[in-house]
Amino acid sequence: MNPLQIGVVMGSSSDWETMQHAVAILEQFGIAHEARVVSAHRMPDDMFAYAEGAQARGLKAIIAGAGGAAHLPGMLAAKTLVPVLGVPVASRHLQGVDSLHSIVQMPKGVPVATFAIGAAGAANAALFAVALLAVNDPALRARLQDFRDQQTAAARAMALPPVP
Ligand code: RP5
Repeated sequence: MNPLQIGVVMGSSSDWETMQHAVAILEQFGIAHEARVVSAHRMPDDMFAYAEGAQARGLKAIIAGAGGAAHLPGMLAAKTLVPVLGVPVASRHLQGVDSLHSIVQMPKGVPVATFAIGAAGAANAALFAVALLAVNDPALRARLQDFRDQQTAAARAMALPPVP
């Protein structure tokens, strides 16, 4: 098994429906990863331990998803130099706009790369992680190019229905 490269964490098991889309991409590209619940407000000591141990455990990036007052990505970023990719999870009452604003509005000095709300953001965070790893991995870069080429071919093959 390849050494661990990407960590996927989320504030609750209720985030899995969204965050599984990140894991699916990592599995598709054969990236060694882990996925676990690390809640910022329910298990803050675990969150700090995860961030503090990330570099030594070989993580090249952490994909962190959370909803509502989504402080998990920012707090992880505060405790590690490993790049943190934030995924806003759609919340029950504000549809994830609260999550997006919580994650994207980091004050200057501690960045979190922030993606779209929901499944697209989770998948894109994983694709971004693949692109980061591909900088030093020509074989992975070739697989990423192939993924893009397949999307291009699918888009070119799109047909529109006739006007009713
Ligand atoms: C956040 O609170 C989690 O990231 C989740 O999106 C949200 C709701 O959590 P649950 O009440 O569903 O466990 O910490």
